[in-house]
Amino acid sequence: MKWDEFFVTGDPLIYGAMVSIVVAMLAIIIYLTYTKRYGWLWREWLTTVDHKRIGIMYILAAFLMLFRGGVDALMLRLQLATPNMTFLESQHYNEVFSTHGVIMILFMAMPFVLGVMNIVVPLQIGARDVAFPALNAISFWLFFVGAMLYNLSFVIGGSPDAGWSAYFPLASNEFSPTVGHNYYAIALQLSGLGTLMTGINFIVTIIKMRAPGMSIWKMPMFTWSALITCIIILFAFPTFTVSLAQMMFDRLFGTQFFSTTNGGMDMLWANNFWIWGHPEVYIVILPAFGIFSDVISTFARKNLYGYKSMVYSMIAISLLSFLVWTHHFYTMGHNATVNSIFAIATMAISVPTGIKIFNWLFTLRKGKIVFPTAMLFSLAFIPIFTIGGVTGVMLAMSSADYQYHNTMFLVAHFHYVLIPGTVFGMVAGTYYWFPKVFGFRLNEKIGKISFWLIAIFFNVTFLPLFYLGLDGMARRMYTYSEATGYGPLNLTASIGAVGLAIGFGLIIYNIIYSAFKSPRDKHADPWDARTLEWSIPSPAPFYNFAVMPNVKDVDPLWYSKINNEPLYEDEIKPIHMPSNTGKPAIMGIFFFLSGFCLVFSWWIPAIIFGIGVFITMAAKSFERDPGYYVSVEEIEGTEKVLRGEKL
Ligand code: HEM
Ligand SMILES: [Cu+2]
Repeated sequence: MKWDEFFVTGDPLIYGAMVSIVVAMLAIIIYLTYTKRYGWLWREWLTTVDHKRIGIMYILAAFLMLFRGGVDALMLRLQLATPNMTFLESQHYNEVFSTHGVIMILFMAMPFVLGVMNIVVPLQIGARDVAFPALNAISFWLFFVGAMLYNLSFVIGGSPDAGWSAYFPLASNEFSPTVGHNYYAIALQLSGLGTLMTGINFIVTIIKMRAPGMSIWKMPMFTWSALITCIIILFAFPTFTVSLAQMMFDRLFGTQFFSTTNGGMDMLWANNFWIWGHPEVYIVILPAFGIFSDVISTFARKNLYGYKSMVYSMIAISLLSFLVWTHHFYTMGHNATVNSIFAIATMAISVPTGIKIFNWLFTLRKGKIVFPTAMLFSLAFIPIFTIGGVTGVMLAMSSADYQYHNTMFLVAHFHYVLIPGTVFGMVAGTYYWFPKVFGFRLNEKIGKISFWLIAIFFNVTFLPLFYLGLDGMARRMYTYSEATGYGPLNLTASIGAVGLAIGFGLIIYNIIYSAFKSPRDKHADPWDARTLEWSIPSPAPFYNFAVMPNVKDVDPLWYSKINNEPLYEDEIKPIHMPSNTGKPAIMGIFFFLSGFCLVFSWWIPAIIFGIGVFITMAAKSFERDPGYYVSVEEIEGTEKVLRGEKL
């Protein structure tokens, strides 16, 4: 292998990226060395099995990837800003939209969702951890090394370039000869396995570990959304796992599953991809629906309107999400009957979604509404997402789709769904639950400024794309001529993207600013909220609940406040907790090294590191660690400190 096949060379942007990676790593090493924090990092974070800390790490990674995916987006928008732009050439443009799509969905939206789930679900159901804490850590590390491996493709070996959907034959060795799609197959495989295990873990957690009295119809809406999401994960991800393995075989071992020659079936990939890919978009949106439900009922000071219909709607959406995948290739040769059936199934999803929208509006009706940042993001979601939904119904009409297929109209549609859905939802969740995790609130003034920037510039960025699409501007087009007349609207969109970037940047600024400046308010319940997590001290102690609550209603804290009934009656007993373990992180490193060697077909080291994976796995299985007990005195002391009382 030649040097320049290994390191990507010859492009100033990539040299810039290399330099920034090296500088960032040096900065981290210098910081850790200077403050002597290596031991702390290992003991407190890298070996943790605490669901809250794992959640924080997921969300940190998600913000990091939002930045990476966002820089990609800015590069795309810069290239499209004016006609005949020469900032990126065609190959580079292909690589950037491919990594943008993959990173945003799999390495930004997914960890964000899993992170919030990790932090919130056990707290909402009155559990002390998830069902399998060490497995949870393994899931995180699999996700994390998958994300890092994928990002490495940028500077080592070359990025994937066949879009986030990696259609064959475009993603085959013939048309994509760099190792980019090897990275795709292996990195997505690793993080996907992590996701699948998280799905199983949370299904068991939610089914088995709810506090006494919390029947399934008394669960908070976010927990419901997490449960349904995990069930989708359980059914959707195995398809993807197998397809990615086949993709890897095609690319590394010369099998012909998806090739267009020798009996391979490129449409098999397209079908399998979307049998996973369509449910996947609900995996990232349903938890946001759950967040909006909790946030809106809290800040409207009312119980959620239509609780059961909210749940049934989510169940209907999850079932339908598996029945519509063919709407992604109406134009690839099915007959009219098939297209019509999938069109009707697709449009049917708008019914349960519409029910949810009306339920949120009815929850607001006659509410005593207050408007903190979390609520603003939740309210802005409603109209913006509705535009995304309505244009989705337009795309669902198969005959009309022959017109808009693969145009900017589609790009506008899915950003109108994903950004208010996932991103607004997760940002709302971050603002809402932040004080529970860290013991202080994010600054509301900066929050509101960033909210308005994002809400306004989101529309400046993506509204023009609907018109460009209807005018015929194709998706994934790296440049266009003056004569098309696409210039002005594209320039508008690009200006919007800069505004949007500033808005997102302010969220990060707010977190850093608030960490130093926000008053620490030990008040357990800063929002006057309704669900269990707000009844324990802020920040939540590592064992979450000193004693088990007695749940009688859907909003137990709310009813205990208005009826003046105590939630906690039992006395404190010693609590059993799982011990930290370094094996998940070590397993992750072996997975990473083995995956990296596979990308380059370095078989011997790949096998050696693969054996490393099995050895750590075996070591974990044979480990006899019964965990430990937290004593009553320690619990009492911790509770007093957290509630701001003197010992
Ligand atoms: C933050 C501002 C964002 C901007 C300015 C932006 C911009 C873009 C642009 C210009 C494209 C390529 C259009 C083309 O030539 O085909 C694109 C594609 C895409 N974006 Fe975004 N995007 C943003 C955020 C997001 C988010 C948050 C997600 C997902 C959660 C997302 C998911 C995607 C996907 C899946 C594609 C398709 C990639 C492909 O064609 O393979 N984007 N975006
Ligand atoms: Cu779909």
